[in-house]
Amino acid sequence: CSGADVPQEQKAGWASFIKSLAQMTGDLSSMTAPPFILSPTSLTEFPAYWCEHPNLFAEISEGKTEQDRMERVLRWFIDTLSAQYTTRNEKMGSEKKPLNPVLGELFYGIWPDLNGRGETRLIVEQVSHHPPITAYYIENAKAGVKLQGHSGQKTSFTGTAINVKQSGHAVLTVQPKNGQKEEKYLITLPKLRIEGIIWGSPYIELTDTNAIQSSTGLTAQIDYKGKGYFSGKSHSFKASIANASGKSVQTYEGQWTGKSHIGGSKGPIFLDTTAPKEEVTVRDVSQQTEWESRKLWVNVAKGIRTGNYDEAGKDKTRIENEQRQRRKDETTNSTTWEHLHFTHVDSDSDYQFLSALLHDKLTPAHEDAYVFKPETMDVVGRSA
Ligand code: HCR
Repeated sequence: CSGADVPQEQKAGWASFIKSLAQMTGDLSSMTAPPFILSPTSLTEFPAYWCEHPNLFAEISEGKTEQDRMERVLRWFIDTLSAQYTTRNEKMGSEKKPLNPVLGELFYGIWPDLNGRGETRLIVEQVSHHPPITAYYIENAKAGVKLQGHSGQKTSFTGTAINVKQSGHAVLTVQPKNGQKEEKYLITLPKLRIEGIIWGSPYIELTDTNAIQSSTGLTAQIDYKGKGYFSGKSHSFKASIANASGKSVQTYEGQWTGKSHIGGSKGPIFLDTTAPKEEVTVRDVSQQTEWESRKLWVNVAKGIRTGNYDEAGKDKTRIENEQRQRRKDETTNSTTWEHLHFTHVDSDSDYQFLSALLHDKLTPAHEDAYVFKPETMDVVGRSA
């Protein structure tokens, strides 16, 4: 292993981490990794990446026709990708290993109402620890747009790269401003490949394809390719919107980290993702409950940021021990952990209905869901 970007004193740790990747059985989140690759941010914060351009989210409902709204959904979706998959490289120099959320961990945020677009609210809850599953709900009530979804990951190692298959899906609900009937959009999640492992500077490339299926019958399919396929550029995509009979009505291509065009590569600009992002606004840690992510991990995050890995390690062990004790107590008392903001359903009716409209039928035909409890919108946290 070359490990050119690994600090000298952590080279042995990195080599043994890579060795243990080969024995991994699908869940990388709980594996111990050397300090240089740790991020001080919990995975419960990641759903905020769906909305770092809140205008694009709000403007979906302003579309005049079904196709116009589908195009706006596609634009917002492609725009989220650079935040979801390249933020750590931009801020920390390479992809990092996020903190592995505990069951019941919460993350709340808002994007304020600017220029009358309406306030956007975010509610995230870790609904499973083994395997890790994060449920989220994002709503701009004024704009009539809401997103509900959950996400998990299955990882495997090829010897040089980590392949990540995302489980879960998201459903976007839109109430068009022109009074047309409510629309739903099923969003499946792309696969990722984490490259650069051997050098110790991981980064993400998206692979294969994902789809957005509308209740109007329109489908968007997005195909991802890395360097040397569509355009010689990394982070490339081609997308197409097709009508209910499968006939393509519009195509798009470009980079999901930069500019993309309508029609061919010389067509009008579809999206420029380089516009400044609006980070989610989160209450100060001093006002958060013990279950809110930034308060829960405050000492671990501080230790990672300042290079005090002893402090980080000690507090991480304390949090993990508390969790183990909770699970033991539940077994002793024959109780189960109750989610605060979401209700688990075995078969998501939106998924079942919308996935049946897709031309490339989805497997499985059924998926579970974590349905947001609207009455908990204003409930902040839970007591320890
Ligand atoms: C794979 C990943 C955890 C999951 C992260 C997900 C898939 C979570 C849902 C978000 O919507 C999108 C998203 C973006 C992240 O890029 C992805 C993470 C990248 C790395 C991390 C691994 C568990 C850690 C790998 C450790 C490497 C860096 C050595």
